[in-house]
Amino acid sequence: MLKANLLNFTTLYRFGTPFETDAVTLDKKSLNFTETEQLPFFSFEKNDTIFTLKFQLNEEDRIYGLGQTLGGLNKRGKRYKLYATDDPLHTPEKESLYGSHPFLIVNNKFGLFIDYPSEIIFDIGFTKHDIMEITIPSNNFDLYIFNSQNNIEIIKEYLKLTGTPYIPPKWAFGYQQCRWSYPDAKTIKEVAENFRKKEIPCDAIYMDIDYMKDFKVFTIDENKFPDFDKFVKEMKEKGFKLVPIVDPGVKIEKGYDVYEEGKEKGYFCKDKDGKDFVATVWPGFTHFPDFLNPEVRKWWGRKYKLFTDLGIYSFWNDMNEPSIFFVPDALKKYLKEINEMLNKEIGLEFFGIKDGINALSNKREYYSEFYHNTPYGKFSNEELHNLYGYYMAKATVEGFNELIPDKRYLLLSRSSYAGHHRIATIWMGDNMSWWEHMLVNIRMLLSLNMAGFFYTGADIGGFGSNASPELVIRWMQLGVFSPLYRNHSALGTRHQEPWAFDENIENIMKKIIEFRYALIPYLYSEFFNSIEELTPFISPLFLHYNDDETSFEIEDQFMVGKSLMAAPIIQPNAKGRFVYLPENKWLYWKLSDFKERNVEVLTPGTHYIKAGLNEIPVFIKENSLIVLNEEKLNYVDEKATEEIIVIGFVTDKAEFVYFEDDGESFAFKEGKYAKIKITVIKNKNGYDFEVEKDESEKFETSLKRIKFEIYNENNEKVVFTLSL
Ligand code: MIG
Repeated sequence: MLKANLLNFTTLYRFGTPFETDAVTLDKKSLNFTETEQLPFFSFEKNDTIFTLKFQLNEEDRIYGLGQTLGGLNKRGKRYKLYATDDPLHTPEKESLYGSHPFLIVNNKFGLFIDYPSEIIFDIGFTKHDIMEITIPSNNFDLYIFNSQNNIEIIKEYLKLTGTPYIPPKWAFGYQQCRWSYPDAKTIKEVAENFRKKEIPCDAIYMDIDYMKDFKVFTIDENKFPDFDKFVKEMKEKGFKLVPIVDPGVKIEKGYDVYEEGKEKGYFCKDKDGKDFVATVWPGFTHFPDFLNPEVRKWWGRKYKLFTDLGIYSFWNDMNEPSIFFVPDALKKYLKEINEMLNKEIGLEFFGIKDGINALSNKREYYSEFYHNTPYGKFSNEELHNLYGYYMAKATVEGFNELIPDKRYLLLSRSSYAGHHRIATIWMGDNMSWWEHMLVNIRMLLSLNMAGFFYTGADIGGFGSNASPELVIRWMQLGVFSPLYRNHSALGTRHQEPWAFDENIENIMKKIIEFRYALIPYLYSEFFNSIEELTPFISPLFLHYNDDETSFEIEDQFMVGKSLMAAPIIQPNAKGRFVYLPENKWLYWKLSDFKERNVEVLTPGTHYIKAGLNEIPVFIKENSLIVLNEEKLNYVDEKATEEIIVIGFVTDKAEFVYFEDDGESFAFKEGKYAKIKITVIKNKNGYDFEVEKDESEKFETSLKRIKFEIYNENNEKVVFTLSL
């Protein structure tokens, strides 16, 4: 094997000839490789087809990372199979979800990233309590070891390797409403009107698969959406962004342009005989575009013109594992087998028959039956399986670079690979309206942030099964602290819009969403600050309190930026919860209406705090500031922010950097932003307030006033107003 040092403390170990996945952006051509026989931390074994790494776990070793996976925040005690899979039932025993992010941290020891685009199995103390065993079915991969004891430094180095996280437009921090499906323009308009009439803030409404004509990608069903252009315009005037879904499967239909072009140019994945591979998904029989081929990406990317010409810059890519309902030949074969059983007496065979039909979906064999034509040669999908979602997003983004080069876009994908966080993001897939999935949401949010997906989120209220009003409320409260704040539910399930229950519930929901909008200046500023520092925006406590043993065990509280801690209620019928407050004092804000400051100083340790259904527990860290916008907004860009309220808990000194830009372009990269440093210092009689603008900036802030509301350790408030 070969070895090369890079960045500050990273070593790349190269085995064989790895496929160039695109995960690492750092130039690897200029690396100085030397031969080596050894790996630090690990012992390893290999034969011609399998490579196994072993790490001896001490009782106190904690493992974090692995991005989109189930299991605890600490990944010990479970087996994970990183192989992109469309699994709509996220039960605890499941080993695979939609993406692969093979990056992890062994606390206080080192970090690891395996750049290999097909299945990797991480058995982290599952089979053997004290062994982490990693199995790669290949001898061609890159292994990066981050030799540092500092978790944050490891994450930074991983992000230097794989790229700075993607930045969505500012409106994407607003509330987003989704449903599979709002079937037509009329329904979407009604939903939009409801939001405005009820004055519940909302920025986006999603369009799920039913907007297409017979599920044909890049078409619009004119019966359901007559005069689509006008509809988009009307929605835009009301401040709504539309987010159409885009699935990869192209319907096989004579005369359908996407199909005809793809077929003629040879843009679809091929079977072993060189014919276009046929799979069945929503549109029926389809072909899969070969996104691993740069020419195909160019073609696909330009198709978005249909939408970008109308001013739609927000999309979600689904089914890109790729998900396969069944392959026609496999179904035929199965039906034939069943048919042959007609004259037999069936006993226990029944169970085989029963499971047989289900087993036809996403069957592992299918992925060995179609091929990609990459710049590095021909590969089966099985060999590169985890890259399809990433390359579909890359096709989309390459299209945007041509069509809308100066617009920031919202792009969610279901499947992803390491490095995907650089160009777009993901949502967490098909969760359920289960209380258990709120905890899953939090853990995944934290693990994904550690893997560079700073802007992400789960389906608020749960996607599958019916939600109770209490669950939706509690989840909406959790969602306030989730960068992607999207309520989504599946076909046939109970509706989850703010007004779907009764008036009382609606009023509570409205207040929750209003709080989210008030918090946007804080979220947006801290998001940019996190990007600049390359440290997770939403983070587990242990990243901040590394000397505090207890903080490592806390999986249901988390930091949002640097000043705020969330401790959502995620249990049914709870009237409160225990909260662990590490190290310093905290200002506890019992929030039901953000305009009321119902605050109290709490000492470090464990507290039981009460939280009625309409109350959100919010914690401001000692010597920290948050900023709010109190002005009522129907959507994020409705009005420029002229006044912010700085709420702080200051016993010594606190600082906050307020960030502002146009929120929709990349001009911030050329210095077109305003950064305002706000400092509050305690003195003998009260506080000193300082506001510092960076004059070199090429952007004029819209801020006119900053109001301060600062609390000391005795819960006494000092107010002050500063004009800019
Ligand atoms: O087979 O487009 O995860 O968000 O609503 C289901 C319909 C396909 C799965 C996605 C979900 C979406 C749904 N899709």
